[in-house]
Amino acid sequence: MSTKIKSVKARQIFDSRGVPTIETKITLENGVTGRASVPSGASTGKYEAHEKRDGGLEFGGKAVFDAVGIINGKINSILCGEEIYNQHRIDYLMINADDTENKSLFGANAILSVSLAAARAASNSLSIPLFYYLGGMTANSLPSPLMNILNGGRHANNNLNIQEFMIIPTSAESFQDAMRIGTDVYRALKRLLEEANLSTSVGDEGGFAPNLQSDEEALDFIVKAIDKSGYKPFEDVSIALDCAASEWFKDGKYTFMKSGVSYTPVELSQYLLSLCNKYPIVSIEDPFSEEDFESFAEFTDSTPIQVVGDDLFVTNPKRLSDGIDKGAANAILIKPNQIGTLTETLATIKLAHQNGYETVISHRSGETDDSFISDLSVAVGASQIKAGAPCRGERLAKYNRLLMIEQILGKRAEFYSFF
Ligand code: 2PG
Ligand code: MG
Repeated sequence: MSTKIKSVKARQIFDSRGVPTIETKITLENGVTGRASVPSGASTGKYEAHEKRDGGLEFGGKAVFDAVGIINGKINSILCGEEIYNQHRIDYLMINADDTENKSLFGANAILSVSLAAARAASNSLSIPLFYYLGGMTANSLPSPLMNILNGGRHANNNLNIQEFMIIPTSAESFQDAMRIGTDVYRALKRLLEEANLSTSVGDEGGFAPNLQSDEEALDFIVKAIDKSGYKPFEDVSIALDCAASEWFKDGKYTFMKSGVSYTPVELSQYLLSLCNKYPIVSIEDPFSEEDFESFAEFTDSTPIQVVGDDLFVTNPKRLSDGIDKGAANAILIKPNQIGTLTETLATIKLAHQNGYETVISHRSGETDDSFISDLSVAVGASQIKAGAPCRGERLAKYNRLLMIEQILGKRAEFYSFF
């Protein structure tokens, strides 16, 4: 039976913040279907592809009925009859029909939901796992998880300036082992916060969101939680931060959003380096703003740690190329919805790997239960994935899918240890 596209249908669903988003289902002429839904960010980069929202009063202006209408109308008619195994052609038919620099006509949320649903339909049609369809026989490495166990910045209503305090189970030998270590530390942190009479309610990505004296106190709590659970800081469990510093940047200065303290780029760099000396920090994402390639490059040059560009690169090959030329970082965060198609996401990952950049495949703060990024991380051989704390269904969907992939791979499974 034919594996051509018979229909593309979308509907409005809701993400983990109760905000509308899109789910798309593609049906093939052979009756096989593929579904995907798309996430949404809070600390979005200025150079991300356009997320189409209806505006107006209903749903806080965030409805996606126009984007759903575009999928059910224009995109459906463009793609009907197309061969499902030609992902590149499917994606470029949409890119060319949209014909804008940032996908503002159709919306990157509309285009991406179709792009991902197409890959799912293709893998379902072959009756093979998605990671295998995307990555083939060589796809057998599980990424190290970066688990965001304390939430601050724009992701929590507390007084922490840094958006994400993540742990990396650095001594783990498999993904399952990494989950064991990560959840041990997460539970130990909860107990420590309870003992200190601090809130254990969670932020958008499942990490705790207590009010603390300072960002340093947050780091102290994490180190204590690592100790308490019987692990050695650094050796067994290290720390990664996402500063999301675009949120701090105004008029050439970095002003912490909660404490109000202001730094010049040089002072901010010194402050972050002092944190790296004091704590087992091995990775910092977006230490500077999306415009500040220069400070990024100086910082990368002055430290042996991993420096990750998120808002800086927005999964865009042109911005990544620029960053590679300037020596701006040594790793890139990969969020498919920042660029809007699977084909372009894969191109950016390839460019990163060819230039010795690590790739960290990432969720968004507003998520659904779709675990596409888990399969993607294995397919491309990404060394890391960041999918929040081991808490909240939409975060665990990603980690649990990786556990399943590890099981499917069996003896062939390998694990990317961070060190
Ligand atoms: C980030 C992400 C995901 P958001 O900054 O890396 O953690 O947050 O989706 O809000 O942009
Ligand atoms: Mg980020």
